[in-house]
Amino acid sequence: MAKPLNIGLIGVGFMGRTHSNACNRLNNFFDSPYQPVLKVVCGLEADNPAAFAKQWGYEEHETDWRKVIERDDIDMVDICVPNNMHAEIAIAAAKAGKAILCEKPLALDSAQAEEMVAAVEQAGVPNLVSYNYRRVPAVTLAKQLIDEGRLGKVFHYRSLFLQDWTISAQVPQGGKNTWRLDVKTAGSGVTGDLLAHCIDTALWLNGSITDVSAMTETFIKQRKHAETGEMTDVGIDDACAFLCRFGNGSLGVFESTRYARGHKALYTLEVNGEHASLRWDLHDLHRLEYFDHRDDSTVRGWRSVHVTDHDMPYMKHWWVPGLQIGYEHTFVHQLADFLEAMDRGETCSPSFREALETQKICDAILSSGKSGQWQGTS
Ligand code: SOE
Repeated sequence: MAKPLNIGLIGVGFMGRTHSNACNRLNNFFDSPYQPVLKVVCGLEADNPAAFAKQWGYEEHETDWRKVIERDDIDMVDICVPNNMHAEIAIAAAKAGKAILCEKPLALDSAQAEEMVAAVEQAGVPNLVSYNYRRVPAVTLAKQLIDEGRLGKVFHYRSLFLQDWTISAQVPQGGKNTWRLDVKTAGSGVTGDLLAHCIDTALWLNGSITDVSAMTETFIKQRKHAETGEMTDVGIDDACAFLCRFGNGSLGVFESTRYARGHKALYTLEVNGEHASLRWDLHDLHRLEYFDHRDDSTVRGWRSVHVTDHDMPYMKHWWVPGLQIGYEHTFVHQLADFLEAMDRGETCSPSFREALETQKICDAILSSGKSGQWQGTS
């Protein structure tokens, strides 16, 4: 019998929806030790948390996040607000002894992330950062193949995350829908928003990153601020490309932009090893491309593995072999893993401490982008 786990969700935007959907779906498909109970959702009055509560099934709604954290009946705080609010909420939630699920990136910068790590570790509360793409079954399968040693020594890691939604100079910065363009709210541009995903996956698949050399650009220097209506300097990186060295000796090439016309969310990765290579593309997320040089030469070639069989990661929980799942399911997987680890008293990955590593690499990238110099990540 699953134990009830009372959830307090803070944030009623896109991520609040993905996390609420995961809570609602979890025990339809997974035999979780916990049953999430949607107790209370918190959002600004202007964002209508009452309507959100009704739509997703929360018992109550609230406009002050502190009141959610003060409640004795809340077991887990789910942070889905803009980046500049993560630290204050997470630190308060840790002090109140709540389990915490926090959206990515963990913080505005690594100094703030350090404080968050100290808070959760001191309080000893379960914590997880929502780098959901690790839990696409094809990406988890890539991790299995690499860990089995199928690729052999890794030489190259390559990753892109391309979008095109900020090309127009009319797109404002700040406010409800465009806070990702306001450096005070977001911390950075594509580095923290998109490359952080690529970095999290890369660290997981290929180990530590020791040095980076980056190139960043802000193509549109001033934008109207959605809250003040004034033209204001843009402080975020619109595009960033970086080279890196991994601790295992392999070389990395990463690129991200919101100015790649035609690309909405093209997240790709490729790993080249001594024996085999693999590649994955978010737009075809249920497939893992795999090439193994040890195959007989008459049939050697890139295979497109349709990751839907029941012996593939997470897939036995869903439909029958051959039938695909998608983006929303990664949040169900993340919640299932988090609650299972919580039940066993284990840390779930990526914890706040692991996400701090990603944050340090983002800081090193931004600093290298400014100085034009190679930069160590520790
Ligand atoms: C930005 O457009 C964004 O929504 C990111 O914030 C998410 O993390 C990414 O998964 C999709 O793109």
